Formats: sequence, structure tokens, C-alpha cells
Amino acid sequence: MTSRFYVACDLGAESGRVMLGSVTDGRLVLEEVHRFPTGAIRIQNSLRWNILGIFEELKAGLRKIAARGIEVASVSVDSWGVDYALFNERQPLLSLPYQYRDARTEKRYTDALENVGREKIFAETGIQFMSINTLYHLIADVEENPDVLGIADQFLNIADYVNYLFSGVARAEVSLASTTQMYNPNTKTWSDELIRRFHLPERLFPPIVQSGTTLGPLTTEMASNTGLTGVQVIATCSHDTGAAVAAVPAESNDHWAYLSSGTWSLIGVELPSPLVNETIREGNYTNEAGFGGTTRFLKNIVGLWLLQESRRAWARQGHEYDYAEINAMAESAEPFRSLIDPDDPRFLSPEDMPEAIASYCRDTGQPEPSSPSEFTRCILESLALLYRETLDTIERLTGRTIKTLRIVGGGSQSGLLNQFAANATGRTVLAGPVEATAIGNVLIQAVALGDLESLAAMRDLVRDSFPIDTFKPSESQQWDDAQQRFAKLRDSKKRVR
Ligand code: LFR
Repeated sequence: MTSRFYVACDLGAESGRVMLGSVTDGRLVLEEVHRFPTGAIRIQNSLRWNILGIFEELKAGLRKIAARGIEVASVSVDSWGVDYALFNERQPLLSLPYQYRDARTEKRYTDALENVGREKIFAETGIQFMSINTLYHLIADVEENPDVLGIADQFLNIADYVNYLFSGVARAEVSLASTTQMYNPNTKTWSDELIRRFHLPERLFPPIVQSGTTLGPLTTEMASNTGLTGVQVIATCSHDTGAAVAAVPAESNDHWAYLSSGTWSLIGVELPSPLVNETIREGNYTNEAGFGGTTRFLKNIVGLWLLQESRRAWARQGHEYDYAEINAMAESAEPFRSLIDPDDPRFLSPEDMPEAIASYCRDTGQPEPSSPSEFTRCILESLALLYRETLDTIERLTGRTIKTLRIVGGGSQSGLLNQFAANATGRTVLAGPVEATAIGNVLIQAVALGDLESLAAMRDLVRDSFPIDTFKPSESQQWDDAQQRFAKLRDSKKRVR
């Protein structure tokens, strides 16, 4: 394999990165060239992305690479799912993209499920019901922004939109398209049925392309703005989780599940085709499109968002803790003092996360955590217990046996959470690589350019390139007891609903 340079622009809900990748002596070398915050902005009672600021930061990263005289073969953007930008031929951007947690979808979500029905929406898409999904945001646009929507030619999800700004080619890459809950995995097109039922303008839906499609060269404007020439823009897995799963360093026979751990915890298995039936719908599992025609069968659960938001709240009170400090404190906190159901809707977008957690504990008759170490312990233990419930259910739903949990992404840096996950699930946890998303992005570029053969070859290369830490399960009795308490909390919620 020749050594070429590929650039991954990886956009997460907290930060964005420009990463330079190359393969030398059979190993992938990845370098972070530029990092910047992406965080959403509260403005006029809404929550938005400063997408043009993000675009500028990406250009700054590309300029740094050009300044070093590096000859880049290709570039690709990946991002979180569901959010989108509206534009037309004359206007690069018609409104500030909404952040998925914006409350505007709440009512539209319940109305949509009532009017069209879960059965229909799930049969068309195979996607987990969440109020954040693009479908409900588009419905909100139809209802409250008809003027803006009326002049829009198209929408594009965030990474596809930036790939469009880079290349001038507007395409929806399938992994990201699948997060909209508007993509039909059987017909492999947008769902005509849902477009019709929700009165969405058909022209808004861009052509869909496979993961690993070369869109074309950087526009001349982008080339002169950045100093990069001869660079192809590739739609890899535009969805960050899709790129991360493609980089999970699994061997085909190791009975593995993945956990892409960051703001969200995406936990699931890779399947050859979607599983769409009543049981899956009732369990609220999802079938997102993965690299190479695979299906990412998974559950999207609240992840380190609980901790990220708690950290922000503590910082507002003047206490700044880094993740290493918080983890160390939590390690010495009392085990299983109080547990929460991370899925509780009050945690989706609270003003004050520690207060939301405390209120949950009050409501369920448990002691309220009172220090950052107690809050962190409560969050990490509860997440690990939810991982266990989810893995057990996935085994049941898919008929597979899961022996190892491969944790990738930023969350895999928490040794404490990795150990809790092993203890809670009773499975071996293999943690790493941290930068799975950028790695997947880079290696899909290599496959698209013919430098690497296949998904299996990608995974072999990841295994050969990055250290993986092993966590064996222990303390099974304590975790079994905690699981029973946790299950009761989850059950009582189901009864209330
Ligand atoms: C992770 C992620 C999840 C998606 C959530 C919201 O970054 O992409 O897969 O459900 O963000 O878009």
C-alpha cells in the first residue's frame, strides 16, 4: 500500500478536529492538526449550530496542512447525525441549522406518532424513535418556517453539507441519511410514503450515495482559500458513528458488540441486513446504514452527555475539573449509592444536569448525590447497568452471543467506565482506539481510492496500529444486585408510561 495523506474533518457535538492520516510500514499514523469547540449556541429561545464558524475552523485546519507542503490525496467530513442545513443555488445558507436538542420537535414528535403511527414510520425506516430525528425537525420547518423552506432547493445533513461547501456537489451519504428517519433501507431511497404523509417538499431530498463515494475535487475557491490543490472530496461515512463502527478493530469471529462512546452511547452489533419487525420496534432499536452495505443495529442511549453537562454546571459554579480528575474522584466514592435511568426524558436537555439527577434520586427515594465524585459515580454505574440491559436484549433480538464489548471513541479513555462496563455486562471489554471516528473516515478514503481493499482490511490495519486495553469482569455479585435495583427503576417508569 502506498503512503498517501488523507484528511479527516471530524465534527462532534463538543469539538471539531482536522486530522491528518497516512499509512507507513503497515501502520496508520494519525495526527491532530487542528481542534476547535463546536458547541451549540442559545439564541432567541432556540438552539443552533454556528455552522459557518465551523466551516472557517475547518479551512484553518486545511491551511495548516497546506502550509507544511503536504500533498494531500483526499479529504472527507463526518459529523453527528440528524441536523441539517437548508440552501439554494444562490444562497449558501438560508438559516442557522437547529441543534437536535432544540425543543421545537417535542410536540411535532408526539403529533407525528399519533397521526401516522409508529408502525408505519418504523416499517418505512427501521429507525429508533427519538424526538431529535430529522423527520420531526423538517415537520417543524414546514409548520413554522414555510417562508425559508419555500426558497430552499435542498437540505443536507451537517457533514454532507460541509462536503458540499468543499466540493460543490450536493449528495446525501447513506449512513448519515439513515439517521433522518426518512430513509427506507429496503428500497434504498428516501421514503416516498413519509414524504407524502408529512407533506414535505420532495425537491428538498438530495440524491443518495454509498459510503466511500468520490464527490469531486475541492472547488477552485476552496483550493485558493486553503492552498490545497489536487485534493478529492470523498463522502466516506458522513455519520460519525458509522465511521467509528467501521474502525472497530474486531476480528470477524470474536462475537463482538461495539460501543461508540462519546456524548452519546451507541451500542450494538453489525448485521448483514436490517432487522425490522414488531419486537424491534417495541424495543426501540435502530437499523442505521453502515459501511460496505452493513447494518448498524444499535440502541442510541444517553452517554457521557450526563457527565459533560454536569461538568459544565460545576464550571459555572467556578469548579473546573478535567475528566481524569473526575474519574479519579469517582473511583473512591461509595459504590451504588444512588442509580438513575439515563433514558429518563428529563436528562435530554436540562438547564442544570446535576439538579436533574438529584431530582430523579429524590423522586425515586434514593439519596441525592452531593459532590462531583458522587454524581460521577452515579452516572458511570448507571450507564454501565444500561449497557448490560441493552446487550442482553440485543442477544435476544438478534439470536447472537456477545462475548466481548469493544468500546471506541473518547469515552473509551475512562478506565473506570470500561471496568464498570465489564463488571456490569459480565463480558470482556476491549477499549480503543479513542479516535475511531477519524480513523474510520481516513481508512474509508483509502478504500475509496483503491489503496486498501475492504472493511476487513481496514479493521486489521486498526488492530495493528493502535493499543487496545483489556478489562475483565469482576465483582459480579455486587453488580447483579445493583442490576436488580436498576431494573426496578426502569420498570416503574414503564408502568407510569
Ligand atoms: C453521535 C451521534 C449519534 C446520533 C447523535 C445525534 O455523535 O451521531 O449517532 O444519534 O449523535 O445526532
